[in-house]
Amino acid sequence: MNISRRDAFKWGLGASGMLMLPWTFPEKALAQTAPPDDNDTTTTFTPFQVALPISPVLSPVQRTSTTDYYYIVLQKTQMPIQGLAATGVPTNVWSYTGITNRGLLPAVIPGPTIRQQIGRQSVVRFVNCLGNLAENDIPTTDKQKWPIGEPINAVIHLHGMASLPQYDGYTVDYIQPYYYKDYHYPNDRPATFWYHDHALDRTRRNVAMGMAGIYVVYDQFELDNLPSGNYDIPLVFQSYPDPAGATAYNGYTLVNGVYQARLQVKPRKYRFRLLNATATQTLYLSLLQTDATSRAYPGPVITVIGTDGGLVEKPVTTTELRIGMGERYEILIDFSQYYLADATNNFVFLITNNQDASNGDGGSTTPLLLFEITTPDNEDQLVIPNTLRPFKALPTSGVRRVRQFVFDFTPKADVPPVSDPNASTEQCIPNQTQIATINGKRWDTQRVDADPGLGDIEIWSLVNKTALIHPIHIHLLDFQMLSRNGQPPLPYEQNWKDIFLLGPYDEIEIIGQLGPNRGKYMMHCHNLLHEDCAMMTQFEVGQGGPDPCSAPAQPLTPEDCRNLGIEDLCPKSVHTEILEGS
Ligand SMILES: [Cu+2]
Repeated sequence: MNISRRDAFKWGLGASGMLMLPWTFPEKALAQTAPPDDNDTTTTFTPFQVALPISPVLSPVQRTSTTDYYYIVLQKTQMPIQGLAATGVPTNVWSYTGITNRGLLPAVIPGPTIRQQIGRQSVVRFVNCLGNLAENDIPTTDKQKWPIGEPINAVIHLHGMASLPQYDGYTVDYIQPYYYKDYHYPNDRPATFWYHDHALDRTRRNVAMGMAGIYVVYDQFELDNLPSGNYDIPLVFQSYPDPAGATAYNGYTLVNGVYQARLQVKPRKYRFRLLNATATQTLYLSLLQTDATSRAYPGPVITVIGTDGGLVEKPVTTTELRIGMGERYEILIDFSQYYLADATNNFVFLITNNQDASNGDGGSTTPLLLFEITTPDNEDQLVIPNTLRPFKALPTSGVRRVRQFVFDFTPKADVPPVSDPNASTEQCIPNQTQIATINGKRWDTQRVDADPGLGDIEIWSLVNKTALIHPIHIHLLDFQMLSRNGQPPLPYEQNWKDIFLLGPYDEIEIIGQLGPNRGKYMMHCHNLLHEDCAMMTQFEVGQGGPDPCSAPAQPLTPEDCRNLGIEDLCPKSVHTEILEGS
């Protein structure tokens, strides 16, 4: 392949700049275009062979003039995880499975995507059919952590949504097995949200077993001005057990449930909604262009058009995008810029540099996804506006209070006891002699650590006293970052966000206006190992807000099971009642 001098500079290289890929390039695999056989149980693994799955958009079971109603059932199932070393071998997973008026949908991981128009409310009924923890549910390394036979309690948090306290997924507001709960969501601003488990001390396990899904709220501006439909694609990064069940959850970084998948794209603009749903892994994403001769051309920039809080004002370009656990970034890739008319094949890799000291990978590079640019079809007439969504900085002159939250590992003996009897059975980091703390304290349902007034503007100082990364998630509202270690935030962080990535020993200042709801909300580290190890606190906005546990889950009746078409997932006792009642 020839590369012109002008193109070389466009990609940020000298004219002679050409790199060998830092991994073995599977030319044979790239030459294959046939889809994999669904029944293939081969144990050989060929990267970038499996087509990237895109979880289906869930249809509501009912629509009124104001509200859309959805059903999702939590179930144990087995899935042949594609792309792993033992491709096709069934793996035990816990899925969010959609139910429509046509019945139970096939299980998918990540869960089905919910797409809501701004201003329309939604009610999502989550039905817990997970039952009790079984011997073979979880990887060997985790078996000693939770009692086999315990009920698998679920909690649903719609991450980023300003839900009322009783619908926010408070960590002990359980949906017990064979109970259901209706969660009400206002959908009052357009952004990429995600729904995931939030059960006390079991969030890492429950999310890593598969319980995560994308939830999009959109407005007309986005439909009119940004790639939509088939060109608006969620990319969910997850890590879950390998088929052998012998390793921890972080063995593989999957994209939409597949390890090293391939996505065929047109040479046109695409919008990708990136979500880091891994339990403990920070991703450092960049793009690499290659051809079929194993040469690589670094340089395709990532254009960031959105953060946790939705679209940015002006698109920001970066060669590397750091995305912590729980964070969302929306990016735009114009593949027409990277389409090489004279090349046999056109490939762009999405890669991550494993430079996170906390996972000990130190400097290696892993390709996560392959974009294969296919022939042009001249259909992309979209011109991206210069201004996407106006951003207004909150005035520091209006600040009512400055608070500091220190994130640290504290010797167990120094941590005050808590009144929550069941808290923190998870093994702690770095070992069991320490607890992950906020201001020296561990999570306690009975304690409130901040009490801002409704509507108050506050500055929160987030301080990391450890050498590990802590992505700090604040429920209910978005904040804006004022500074990172006394310096301006990274360009792509300068927007509304609900997660702030605290690097080792970082100090971040953020500003937010507490609201729009009254009540108790959580703040915690989104490294789920740390969260489960008590690095969580709660603040209470205003006074007199609803109790987070004031809308408890309801038991499933035999009629519910029948109406939902999930009799096979309901327990025997419910079956008996059905038989006796009919
Ligand atoms: Cu942490």
